[in-house]
Amino acid sequence: MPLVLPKLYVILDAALLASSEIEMARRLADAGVRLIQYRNKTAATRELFQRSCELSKMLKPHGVRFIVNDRPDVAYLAGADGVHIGQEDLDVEQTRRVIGREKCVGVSTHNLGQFQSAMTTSADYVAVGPIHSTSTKANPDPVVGTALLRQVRPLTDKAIVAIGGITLERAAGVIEAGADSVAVGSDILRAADPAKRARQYIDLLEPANHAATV
Ligand code: TZP
Ligand code: MG
Repeated sequence: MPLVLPKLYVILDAALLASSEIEMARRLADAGVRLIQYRNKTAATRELFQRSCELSKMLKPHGVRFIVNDRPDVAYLAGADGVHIGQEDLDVEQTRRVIGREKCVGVSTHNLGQFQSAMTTSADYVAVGPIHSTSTKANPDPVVGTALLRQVRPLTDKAIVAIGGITLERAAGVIEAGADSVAVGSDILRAADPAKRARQYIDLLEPANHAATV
């Protein structure tokens, strides 16, 4: 059965934060965000593990699915719900051997060939991007636009996550092109009011969900 993801997936990238990860994660959870990935490219392993543990523990009672970037070992030990890997990390099946079958594994792809390979794996979702230009990722792959989403949507039932340079203004078009979910970093974390910005995405993309909660 394909994984059903919330329409908004927040990339909690430590490099985009002025204050602590845990505070930001709490504010986002309170705003209704239900899927968060922790991305920290500079922390030492032990620090990454400790912060991941804190986030996992805090987010669980809020019903937020918590994913750790890059590191299945850290994700598993921290009790996260899954891991997100890229083309230079352990591959999907190696990742599975570490994290097990019960947890969620997502993999980033940047072109049709990579997407087709990911389809043949046990990945629960496949991310596609960068959809638009982004300065969050160092040395990003070339922008793929919504064209790649339209091309890959008919190829699989797996959940597709669009990533890179997504803004509130572009989000509906990205979903319309075939993504199940938009992964957003800077447009939310760098907003004057990140919780409000996140809520705007949810209202826009999950109006039924909003109606049920007001
Ligand atoms: N890959 C491309 S962009 C990105 C990753 C992991 C992080 C989020 O990017 P943005 O552009 O800040 O939403
Ligand atoms: Mg990675």
